[in-house]
Order: sequence, then structure tokens, then C-alpha cells
Amino acid sequence: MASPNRDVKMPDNILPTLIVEKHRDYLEHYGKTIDTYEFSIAEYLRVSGIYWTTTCLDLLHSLGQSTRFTRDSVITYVKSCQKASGGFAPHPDHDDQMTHTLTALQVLATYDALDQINREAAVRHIVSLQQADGSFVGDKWLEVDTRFSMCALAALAILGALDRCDREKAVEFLRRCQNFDGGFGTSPGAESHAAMIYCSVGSLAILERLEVVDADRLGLWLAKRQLPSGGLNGRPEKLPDVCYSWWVLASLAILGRLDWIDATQLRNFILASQDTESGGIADQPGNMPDPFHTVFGIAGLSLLASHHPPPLDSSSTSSPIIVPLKKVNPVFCMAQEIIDRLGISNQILP
Ligand code: GRG
Ligand code: ZN
Repeated sequence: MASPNRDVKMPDNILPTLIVEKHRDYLEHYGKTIDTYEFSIAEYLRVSGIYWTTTCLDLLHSLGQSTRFTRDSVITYVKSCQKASGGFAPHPDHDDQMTHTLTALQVLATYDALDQINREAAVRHIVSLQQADGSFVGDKWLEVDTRFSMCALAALAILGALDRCDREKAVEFLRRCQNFDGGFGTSPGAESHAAMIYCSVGSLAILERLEVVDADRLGLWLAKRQLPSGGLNGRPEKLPDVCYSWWVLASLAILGRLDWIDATQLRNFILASQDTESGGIADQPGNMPDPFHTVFGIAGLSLLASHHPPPLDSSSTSSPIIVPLKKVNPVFCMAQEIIDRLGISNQILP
């Protein structure tokens, strides 16, 4: 007999609104200041923490008003994380790593400050991490993972240097990571997982090679991630988590199949995961919020809004009310206006 879906119990009274002011305050005061040891996004995650926070404030139309994430302080900090290798570390005295190289470049792109770093060193470093089989490693420890393909290709696209890597081999590696169910894992033969599907589909969208994907088969696998609570899980029989509102939903958006899930129910699940006292969004209703789930929850709401605009007046009860968010790009998880300013194009299936 098949085992029943595991799911979370939804609270009875779900706030129908996005509490923008509270989320803004939460992000503005999370930890203390960027430049003290008390800043509570741990050092080993800090540049990524700055990306999650600044992108979220930007989508909320609030970055310009931030007194904490000011242009000069953020750019100075991120510049100090570029290593002699050309890659970026999460904190100045740590080693470079591909994930942080991408998030550092995303932050600099957000502030239109890519000219303030050694771009050529960054490009050379990223390209040097591509392997003979087309995969990318994350750092000197040589771990291969589809997430490093995504970070490398997105970083090269932001730097306007995609042609510096071997794009055909990058596609060949991703093709080898594709499974019978249409999904992708971390490496050839690894189980399909929604986060690695996003990384693989996002990579192929950047390379404009989405014909590699079986969009109907994968779209169905992704749509099946929605549970009765409305939330999405990352693999069969796992619990729902707000961050999959990005990994799953963005993949569906890239594949042109975003309306294969129930938008109203997913919106409800994300809104129910807001912390109505402190602000911020948690992985599930009732849990502690954090900046990671806050940005991916709000980015998911932005994707939903661009496909199924919610009503703006409170008289409707069928769908919750969301204030307008900036439009997010489903590949780069940054405001679309930044991607347009950089002149980056990526494939999206109709
Ligand atoms: C946003 C442009 C952009 C790029 C990001 C680094 C990266 C590229 C993606 C990494 C995605 C990742 C690894 C997310 C973590 C997702 C997650 C909750 C993993 C845990 O998986 P399981 O299956 O746990 O062990 P659950 O809780 O789902 O059962
Ligand atoms: Zn999560």
C-alpha cells in the first residue's frame, strides 16, 4: 500500500496580507551591524546573507531606504571578500567558494558596482574551476555538484563572460545528471531533488539549451511537490518548506508551467509562515523565521504575482492580498530590472 503524504497542519487563521513593514524591520535589525562580530549571519555565510537580505529588501521596494545596507558599506565589505584567486569568500579571512562568488557578484550587480572589483580575475577563477567533463567544482576541495554549475554560469553571465567557459561541455554534464523521472540530482546517478533541478534548469536557461529538458515530464514531477497544505516539498514524501516556493516554482516558471500548481494555496502557505510578531518568514508555519526563507518566500510571491496577480482590494476572500512586489527574474533570483540593466538574456519556455 502506498504511504500517505506527510504534511504540516495549517493554522486556522491565516493572515491574508504580506506584512511588508515588519519584514523590512526584521531584515534591517537581524543581528546587529555588518562590521561587528555580533552580526548574526555567521561569518561562513555572510556574503550570501547580504545577498538574501538586500535582494529581499529590493523586491520589497525598500533597499534605497535601508540605513543598514547602505551602498558604500556593502560595496566596501563585499570588495574585501575578493581573494587573490579572483573568487570571493563569505568573509575576508575565509577561503573563496563558488556559491559566495556568485552571491558577491549578485550584490555588486544590485548596487551597480561590478566595475569596482577585478572582473578579469573573477572570470579566470570561475573558468579555472570547470572540469574536463564540463562540470564545475566549488573550490580547492574539488567537490562536483550541479549547484556549482549554476553558480559558475550565473556568475559568468553577470560578468558578461559566458563565452569564456566551455558551454557545450557544461550542457553535456547536465544532460548526464538527468534522471528517468525528468529531474536532476547533484551529479550523474544522484536522486532528483528540487534544489538541484532549479540549478540544472537555471543553468540550461542561461545557456539557452532548455531543449535538453523533458519539460512535460519534469513539470509533472515538480507539480506533484504541492501538498494539501499548499506548500511544496523538495522530494516525494518530504515535508513542505517555504524555500521550495523558490526552487520548485522558479523551475516551473522557467519551463513555462507555473500554472501547474495551485497559486492561491501556495500563497496561503507562504503567508502562513510569516512571523506576525517579529517579521520574517520561516520554513513552515509556526517555526522561527530567517533571512534565507524570507527572501525565497517573497521571491516566490513575486513569481506568483507576475503570473496570477492577486486582487488588491480586501473585499475578495478567494485569494489573499499582496502588496505589489518588484518582478523577480526566475533564473537569477534578483529584480528583473537589474537583469535588464546588465543586458542579460535567459531562455524561458512559452
Ligand atoms: C539563487 C541564483 C541562485 C542560485 C543558488 C547555491 C544554489 C544556487 C542553490 C543551492 C540550493 C540548495 C542546496 C538549497 C537547499 C535546499 C534544501 C532545503 C535542502 C535540504 O534537502 P533535504 O531533502 O531536506 O535533505 P528536506 O528538508 O527538504 O527534507
Ligand atoms: Zn528550506
